[in-house]
Amino acid sequence: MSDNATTLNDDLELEVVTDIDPAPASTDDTDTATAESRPTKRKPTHALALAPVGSPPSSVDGFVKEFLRELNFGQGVALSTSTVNDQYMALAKTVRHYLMARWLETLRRQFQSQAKGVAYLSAEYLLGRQLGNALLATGLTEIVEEGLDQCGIDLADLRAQEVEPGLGNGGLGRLAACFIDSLATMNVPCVGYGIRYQYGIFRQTFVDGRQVEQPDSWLTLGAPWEFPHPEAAQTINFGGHTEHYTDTDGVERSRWVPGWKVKAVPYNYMVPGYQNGRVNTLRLWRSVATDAFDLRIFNSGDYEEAVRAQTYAENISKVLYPEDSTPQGKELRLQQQYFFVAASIADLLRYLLPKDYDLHNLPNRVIFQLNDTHPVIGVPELMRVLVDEKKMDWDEAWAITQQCFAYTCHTLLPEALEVWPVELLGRLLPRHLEIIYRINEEFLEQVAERFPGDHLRISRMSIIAEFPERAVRMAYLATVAGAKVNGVAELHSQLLRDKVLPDFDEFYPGKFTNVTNGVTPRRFVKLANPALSELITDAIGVGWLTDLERLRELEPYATDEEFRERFREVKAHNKRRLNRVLEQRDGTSVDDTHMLDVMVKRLHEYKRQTLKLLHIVTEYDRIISGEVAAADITPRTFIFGAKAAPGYKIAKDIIHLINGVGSVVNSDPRVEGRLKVLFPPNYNVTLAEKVIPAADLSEQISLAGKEASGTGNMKFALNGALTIGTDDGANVEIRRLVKDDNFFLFGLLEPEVEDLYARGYVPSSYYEKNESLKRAIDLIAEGAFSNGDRDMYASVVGNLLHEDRFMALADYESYIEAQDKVAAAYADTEWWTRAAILNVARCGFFSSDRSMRDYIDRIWHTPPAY
Ligand code: 26W
Repeated sequence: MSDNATTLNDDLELEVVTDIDPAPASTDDTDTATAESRPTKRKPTHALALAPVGSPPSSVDGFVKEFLRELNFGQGVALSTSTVNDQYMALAKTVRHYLMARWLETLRRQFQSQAKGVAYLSAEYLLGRQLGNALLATGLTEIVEEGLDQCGIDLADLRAQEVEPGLGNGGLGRLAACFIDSLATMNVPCVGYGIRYQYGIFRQTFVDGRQVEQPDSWLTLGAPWEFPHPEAAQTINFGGHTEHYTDTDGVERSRWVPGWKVKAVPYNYMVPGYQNGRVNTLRLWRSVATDAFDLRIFNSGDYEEAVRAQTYAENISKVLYPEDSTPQGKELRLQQQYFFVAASIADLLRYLLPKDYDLHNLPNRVIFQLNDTHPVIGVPELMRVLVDEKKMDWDEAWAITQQCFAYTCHTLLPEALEVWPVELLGRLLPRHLEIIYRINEEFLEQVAERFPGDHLRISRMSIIAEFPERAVRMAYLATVAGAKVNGVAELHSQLLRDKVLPDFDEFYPGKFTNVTNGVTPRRFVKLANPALSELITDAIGVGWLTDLERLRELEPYATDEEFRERFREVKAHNKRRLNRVLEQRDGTSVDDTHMLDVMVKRLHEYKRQTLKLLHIVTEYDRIISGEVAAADITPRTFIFGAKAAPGYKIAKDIIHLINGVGSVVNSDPRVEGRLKVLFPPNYNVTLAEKVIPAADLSEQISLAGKEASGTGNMKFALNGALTIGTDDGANVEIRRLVKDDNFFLFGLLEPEVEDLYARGYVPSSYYEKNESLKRAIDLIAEGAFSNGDRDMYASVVGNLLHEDRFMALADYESYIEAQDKVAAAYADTEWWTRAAILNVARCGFFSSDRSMRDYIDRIWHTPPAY
């Protein structure tokens, strides 16, 4: 216990804190500082501009004092009676206090400098747990560990208490979280805007092997990382009609007379840079009923109706849509999109700009980055604000708008491209529909001017689709409005230009560009894999965490026997750590002598979890048919992690099948424990941080041309797993960097896929031709994994044999060959370790810091600033 603590009675520690420790000098990497090497008392080396309230403590005692104060005064409990949740809350609040001065300072300087910044508009942020990241950013981990230890508390227990904010579906949401981390670390002004869903992505459970969704109540135990600002609420309008009038200057104008409104209340979250004293902001909006709305109904005496109105308003930010890639075209979804985008634009104009700001300069002050088409309704919204509210001339407003937006596309699947029926848009946002019509009209006039008489082209390029119903093509609107349009990996950007938007590429030379995705090494290497991080720092020193290309310096160590031994020990350590996690959460186990073969990502047909299953069933069949002795098989544990959209029937059937195969393979004595299939439910960022560092083999097996980029692929490679993958998304770039020898390539190439589709793809012909494929499918069909029930998995079998949209059967043979090579390669331990080290050394390119640099140079033009 801190010796300054005044003990009032046996267990209540109470004290009044009058002095707070000054900030340590920590602008450089301190990622190697261990508890032993870190001085417990530091002299202040520089003073903060602000009052030192909340500066990081330079001593364990200082921390303990603040922590106990939060526990006593904030939670209202004594240490001895406190629950783990009390302790977690107190710790989170203590840590956030240390970031507060920096946050205020960042905001002050940002406003003062008026430097150009990024407004990242994203309907999803898949943040992962906050505590570990905040500790890392402040450099407080060791101090906190020691201080808590003095209080008899294990930091790991408090970290485990945090429920991660799962405010996203998958890659796109996690990418947004990585990007804002990088921008803060690189000192680039950025506000992330999004929705504070009350329920994030559902919690997945399995009942008899089938997915059952539970609500994700991430807020119930308290939300220590958020700062609500009801005073900064915005009113958001919907419905009603438009009016057209001539103003006193004789100018024809329009106004929107809305039918109903809701209030958008901002909740701020800190986005700390890595030990650089900067804290950017993530601002998420929550919908609540407006007072006016309530009152009107209230006064009419209809209490129940007033309460219903409240519910209606709160519904908008109630729940994240769990569909990944198939938009449902639901009215509430459009409401969500407009709700957060309109609130964000209004917020920006109201709070980030000085009072009399000349909006003609807006492009010098902000760039709105559209994370896929979800926020594209912001385009007509900015036009409405500029033209209807600020009385700007249309052409001027359009010129500004076209410089203020840029659009990132994250898909190639035609069904994932959002389209809003004109009927729905017109009913919900009548003025916006008019604006979209005018944008389209003027755009098509330009097209007609350049391509006179080319009516086909004009109808192809129209922002308004006519069939099967009149609808707004949001990707087209984004492309016309955006200063730049980018794909998320080289191949994807190429296909985007050539296949999805070729007319637009021709029409707007220079508008299309590529920015290959990246991942933050702070979370996905340092936090997730401390053992590897220490090994790296031992070899190449500090600094790599903010300059990931420096991992190249590891290359010579690939041939260093001692280093390889230590590298293997790190992997085994991470497997044992994963084992503990899985034992605790699911009662399952992994053996650190097994190869860990991992496929974690959303369940989607194009990602081909079925192909992975066919491989497992083939291995199983080789044993039970006596083709090989179990003892001769490379021991492997297969790990799946995947959520299926609740309405995606075949995806849910595939989950059921994975669990069916798992329970049979795991319990068949003939397998002698050499194969094991694990499917821990509820794969999320928290589990990813434990699974990825333990993996030996990364499965990136989408059909070529379907996965825009992938980001899991990058996380695995950076953590020393080898990839088995198709020539798709960012796999292409990973393979180029790590070199062919260190990557297991298989499958059709994208042009071959196109060709096969064109020739007519007949999946059953592969089944007929390939004996082991036939046996694998027959095993499933005959009920080997369903107690003889031939109906249970008939949908999956039928789909593979008669449809197989994503050509799993066509790639089967090549996949099995590659897997056999993997098995042989893994047997050569020294070779495998060397290749794994080279994967780490050569993948520094995939830091999201590099992605951010690319966006800054090619799209945003927002240099580091205050
Ligand atoms: C329901 C509408 C909808 C449509 C698309 C919801 C979500 C989406 C996203 C685009 C799905 C998504 O997460 N895409 C992934 O984005 C990652 C980040 O760029 C890429 O790495 C993945 O390849 C891509 O599938």
